[in-house]
Amino acid sequence: MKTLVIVDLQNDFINGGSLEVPGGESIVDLINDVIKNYDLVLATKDWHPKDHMSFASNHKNKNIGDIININGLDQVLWPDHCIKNTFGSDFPKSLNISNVKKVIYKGSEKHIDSYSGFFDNGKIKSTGLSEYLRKKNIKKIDYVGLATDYCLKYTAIDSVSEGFKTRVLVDCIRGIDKKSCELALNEMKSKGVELI
Ligand code: VGL
Ligand code: ZN
Repeated sequence: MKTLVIVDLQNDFINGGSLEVPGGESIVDLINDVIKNYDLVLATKDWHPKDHMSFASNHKNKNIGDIININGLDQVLWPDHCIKNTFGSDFPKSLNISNVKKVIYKGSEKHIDSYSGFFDNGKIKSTGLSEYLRKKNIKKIDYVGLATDYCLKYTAIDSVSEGFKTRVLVDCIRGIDKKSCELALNEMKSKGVELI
């Protein structure tokens, strides 16, 4: 079964969103097109409570972009984004979601972030994605979405370490920072992600 996972393609990450990824909206039509080639389409959603600790606004005297330590993990502080059940956390209206079979929600616990669609950043809890894919006996997964240098990267790398043959469709991803995108692509490749 040809399987596609769309990572964090949500209003807050595209034009006018609070954590806008440059060119994020430009992949929506491309993804609408590639969806047609897949038998199973899943999506992840960044899904934060208002008081999530990854938001700079929830810390005194901290700014967006600061890095703090929370329970032994480095945490970048972001603008408020993808608050669950708001416009910002919704799929873009132009995304064809009629074939999205399941949505995996992540980052919904206040005290820990989750860049990967598989696990939180401390690898404490599974989101259920691995279990879902294994139950369906899926061995190969393709990935598209946002952001190349954060959630897309961590999701693809965890996908390899969970034992799935993993490919990223590079025309259908966009990232936050040019330099860190280059590093992310190299890291993915060196960890066994196939870039196509
Ligand atoms: C993401 C930063 C914070 C992403 C999510 O989807 O790449 N980046 N939360
Ligand atoms: Zn987030």
